[in-house]
Amino acid sequence: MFGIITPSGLHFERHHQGWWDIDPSNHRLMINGLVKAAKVYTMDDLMRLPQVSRIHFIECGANTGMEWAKVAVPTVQYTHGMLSCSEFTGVLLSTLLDDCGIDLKKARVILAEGADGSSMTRTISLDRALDDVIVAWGQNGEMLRPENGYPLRLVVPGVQGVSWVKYLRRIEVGDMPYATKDESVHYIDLMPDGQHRQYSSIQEVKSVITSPSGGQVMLENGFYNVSGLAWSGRGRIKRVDVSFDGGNNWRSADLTSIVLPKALTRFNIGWQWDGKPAMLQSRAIDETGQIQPDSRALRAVRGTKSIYHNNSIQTWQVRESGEVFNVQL
Ligand SMILES: Nc1nc2c(c(=O)[nH]1)N[C@H]1C(S)=C(S)[C@@H](COP(=O)(O)O)O[C@H]1N2
Ligand SMILES: [Mo]
Repeated sequence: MFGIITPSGLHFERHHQGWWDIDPSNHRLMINGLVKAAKVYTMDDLMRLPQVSRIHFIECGANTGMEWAKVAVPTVQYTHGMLSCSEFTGVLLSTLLDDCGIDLKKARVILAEGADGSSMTRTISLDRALDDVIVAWGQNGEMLRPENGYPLRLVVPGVQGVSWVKYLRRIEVGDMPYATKDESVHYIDLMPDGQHRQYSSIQEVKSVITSPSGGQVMLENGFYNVSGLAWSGRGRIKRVDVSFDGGNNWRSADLTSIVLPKALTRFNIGWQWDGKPAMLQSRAIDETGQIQPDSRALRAVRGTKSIYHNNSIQTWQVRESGEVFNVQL
């Protein structure tokens, strides 16, 4: 992948119950619960409303999850592949909630529900729902593909993929978190003291060098354009530092793409490889001042038993042979 937009045909897929084949003319979105007037929208109803197109990343909360305890997989496809970035088109959820009239005295959350067999339901705070959440039908200039939720999906910028409910058919406005199976048994973080952390939804600041990366081979010494991606669920990327010696010395990379909030940002930096062993790392910093932690610092807080929300610094080891390996320092 070059730049920051993932071509739709290369978008990652995650299904809890396969992809669903939905006839858009029969599809409906219901909004009910703590609203003045519950409503049912057809696709035609929705596509007449004021619309927005925005570029955002989507990352599964389990991306990089296999790296918690030790190195488990060889390439960036496996370590960071559950990540994509698209231009999404749809209607802001706030427009629909205004249309139904929220009971602002009681309403605190919404519950989003998909039409597939997975009973995928996720609680989202009302503040977030009224901020930048989109009910989307478009992706990269075309209709969503069936694998990505055709004809309708929720886009929840900065939040883990599981909340981006696909095949979206219902939104219920409620007064407290629903604690559904996908937020009380699954998608929780097991902490070192044995307690579970719930509703940790933001995808924190993170980056990875995509070239060169695990499984690739550097052919000879000399100049290389080292390239990677950085992103933060809290806003824009401010800076990306790159180290070639396992974190002893750092140089700032060039942010060579447009820098948008809650979107992938492309970074590049020139490197003269002298043919000796090297340890490549990238460290992103976002506009809120959050710094991507190294794996030791993350484990000190989170332990090693988690699956989700691993945003630690990735290390690629370059050997004299030019082969690149996934290692942990
Ligand atoms: N209805 C429905 N929505 C869903 C899912 C699902 O299985 N069913 N999977 C979720 C998970 S865990 C992720 S990471 C994203 C993946 O979106 P994608 O397949 O478009 O990449 O969709 C989320 N929304
Ligand atoms: Mo996911």
